[in-house]
Amino acid sequence: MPIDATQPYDDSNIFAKIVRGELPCTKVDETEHSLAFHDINPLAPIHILVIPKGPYVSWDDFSAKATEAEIVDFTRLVGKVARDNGCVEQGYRMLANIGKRGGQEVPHLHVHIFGGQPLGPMLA
Ligand code: IU
Repeated sequence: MPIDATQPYDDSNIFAKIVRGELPCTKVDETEHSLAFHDINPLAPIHILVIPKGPYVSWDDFSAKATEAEIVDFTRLVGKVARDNGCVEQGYRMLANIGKRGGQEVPHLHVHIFGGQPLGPMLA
């Protein structure tokens, strides 16, 4: 069920628990401000989620409230994960579902990285 991304951050969400180490994930990479892990239900041979560790629901939230250090860290980690996982040479897709009509289900900002196969015009 898509969430309302204008709601205040709820720190009981599943990705907040992963950041706090209360739930496991299959970690791909980690920096001071960001975490990358394999999606539990992969939709492509490579399907990695990159999240800021801070309490941001949406891109709107993150771009307005995050520190420059957090934004730089997150942006660089997205690129590094794509490079390190062989996505760059063959092409890949970055996707962030935001809010109700964007299909966002977990109320903590995350960027999907899809790769490892031809992706076509859209990945459903
Ligand atoms: P969405 O952009 O909010 O729709 O994507 C949420 C993603 O989080 C989705 O691809 C799930 O498979 C994924 N996920 C996960 O990796 N681990 C979890 O424990 C849960 C969801 I819940």
